[in-house]
Amino acid sequence: MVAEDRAEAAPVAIVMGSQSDWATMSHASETLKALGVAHDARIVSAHRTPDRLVAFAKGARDEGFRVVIAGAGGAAHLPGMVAAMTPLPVFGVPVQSHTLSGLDSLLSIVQMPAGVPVGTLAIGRAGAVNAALLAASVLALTDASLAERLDAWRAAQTDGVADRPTES
Ligand code: RP5
Repeated sequence: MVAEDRAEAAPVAIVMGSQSDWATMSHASETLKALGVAHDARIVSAHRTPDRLVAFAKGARDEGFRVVIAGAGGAAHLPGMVAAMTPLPVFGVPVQSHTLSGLDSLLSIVQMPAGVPVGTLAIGRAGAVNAALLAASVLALTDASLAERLDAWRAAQTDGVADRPTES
């Protein structure tokens, strides 16, 4: 792939194990949209579509991605398996499961063996939003315009916090 193609490719991949994960992972997408970061969201299941997983993970760098956000629930092997097959930074989002409230997802993602890192976020929406912010921070290291947008996003967040609580 030529350099020009890489420059035009979306830098962030959001992958998730199931359509049912989108309710959580859409928060990562919305956060990236707010920051003007192009991204591509795909369903890639470690268990139901293992060949798709291998193809995605092995080809992610050559597709032009620079960061991967991977969300899954339950036996959440997707982030770790992606990390095993790509040199790109991988941020894992534990999706809140029905049976164990996402503790299963969290422990599946966070306990990686030394040598294969997954940056593991909080369970659910907070994790999805923060994975997007971390992805943006990584990209902002070499993108001054994005760094300014990220600063503005954080300043707006700070400005949005009232001094005192109000009755709801
Ligand atoms: C995991 O199984 C997915 O990441 C999802 O969180 C969970 C349940 O998937 P569905 O049965 O809702 O498709 O692989």
